[in-house]
Amino acid sequence: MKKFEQTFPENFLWGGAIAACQSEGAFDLDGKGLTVADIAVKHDKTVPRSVRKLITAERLEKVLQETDDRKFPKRYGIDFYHRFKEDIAWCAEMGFKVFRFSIAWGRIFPNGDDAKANTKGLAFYDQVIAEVIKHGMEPLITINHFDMPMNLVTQYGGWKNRQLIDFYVTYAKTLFERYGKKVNYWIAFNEINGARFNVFYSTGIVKDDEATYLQDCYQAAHHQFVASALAKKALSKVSKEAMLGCMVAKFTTYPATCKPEDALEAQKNEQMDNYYFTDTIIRGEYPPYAARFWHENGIELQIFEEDEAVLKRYPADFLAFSYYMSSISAADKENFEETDGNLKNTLKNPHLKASEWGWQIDPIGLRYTLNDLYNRYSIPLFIVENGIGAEDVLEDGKIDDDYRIDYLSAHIKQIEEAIKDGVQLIGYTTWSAIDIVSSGTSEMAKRYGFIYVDQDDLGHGTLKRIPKKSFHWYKAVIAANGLGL
Ligand code: BGP
Repeated sequence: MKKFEQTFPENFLWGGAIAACQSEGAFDLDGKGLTVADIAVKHDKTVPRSVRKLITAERLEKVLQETDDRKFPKRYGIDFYHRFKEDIAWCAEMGFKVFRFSIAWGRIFPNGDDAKANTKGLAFYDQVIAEVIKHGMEPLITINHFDMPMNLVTQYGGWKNRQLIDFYVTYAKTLFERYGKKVNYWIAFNEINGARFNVFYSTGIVKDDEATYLQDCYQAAHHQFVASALAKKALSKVSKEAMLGCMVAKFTTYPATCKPEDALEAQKNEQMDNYYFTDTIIRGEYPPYAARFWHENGIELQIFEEDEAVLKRYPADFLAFSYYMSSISAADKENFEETDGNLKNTLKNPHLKASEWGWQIDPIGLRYTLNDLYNRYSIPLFIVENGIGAEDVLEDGKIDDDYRIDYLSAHIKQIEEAIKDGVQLIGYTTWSAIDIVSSGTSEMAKRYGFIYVDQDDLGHGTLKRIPKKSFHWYKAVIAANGLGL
């Protein structure tokens, strides 16, 4: 019988997160190949999100021809490539126990299908990992965070092509052989349910044929599931301690009303947005509702017997997820207003306030999510992204981001409640440790960090790092191992 936990466990991993493609910059240095992130253009508010995020063959060609670098802010990031020592030192100063970052696939295998790894790319991560460990932090590494090499898109058609499994596994093995004994926590793919919401950046699939698009997306997800399992197999050969996690963008969805039709709609969304991915990777087989979904959408997946065997044999060790907000679902959407949300739009919940970007703030939803996931899978959980994007204003050299402190403390309070509910949680890495370029809008203006970076949307600024009010607050939270309430 599990005993009642009063609060955060002693060894709880507090920290923060970033991603290579939003922070490193140096997009063409030291042999790095072009990736899908490097061609993510600056968000144009006049273009609806559904159009913006959809990469068609025609659009891809146009984007590849554009030459104005100011349109591609992710190419510059916040120059973490040259300033990582300073940035990691700031995180250590806050008392981080864990630092989540990703490795840029294109630095290690510039084209994705190269016969040999790029030693200069490996040399960079040798230093980053050494620096994190030197400061007493656990590295938590995302193997692929929205930045697959462009060559895998143009030459192979992205993850719909089965060959991608081999390329990814070669890449993952290269990392495990070099770092597997030093790094205990790995995430195979950032938000693997991106095959549903963030298709191009997650899977490299271009919509050039309406008839096969959905089929391609789900075939791509299948290949990523198999690749995750094979990565787990490879990691277990290198280290007995190291753990490989599955990660989703968690879309917690309530029914808009107590109408049974709304409840059913919410359940369907939970299934296809989240559990389709986590059930398969953690339970090692597709859930029963998958077959009907495929049938009704004309999807016929190519699944080999060996795939089924490997999925069953090598499930993920922990479940990581990002949580920013909750959503609501209704059978009849016309009666509800829509609002922006992480990766997809949702309906407005009248009981919740929202961020400047319309993301609905729901700390209780995080407790609900933790209970839901832990009771479903009984494996350790890891919150690897949670935070609020805001337009911080620098006044007299200071940023008083009380709204961030409010957001995070409300969520931490609910995490503590979930721990009391019996949830086993490894750690919490906020998004983001430091201001970086936004994933969804490719702008600097949407800031999440504890450390302000002096740079505007056009890449102008000194890049000076300035700790915000929340920096000092989070440092105190970590020192107290919680809010001390
Ligand atoms: C997640 C991504 C991150 C991150 C975050 C915030 O989906 O994993 O890369 O950026 O969302 O999103 P945004 O930057 O669009 O506000």
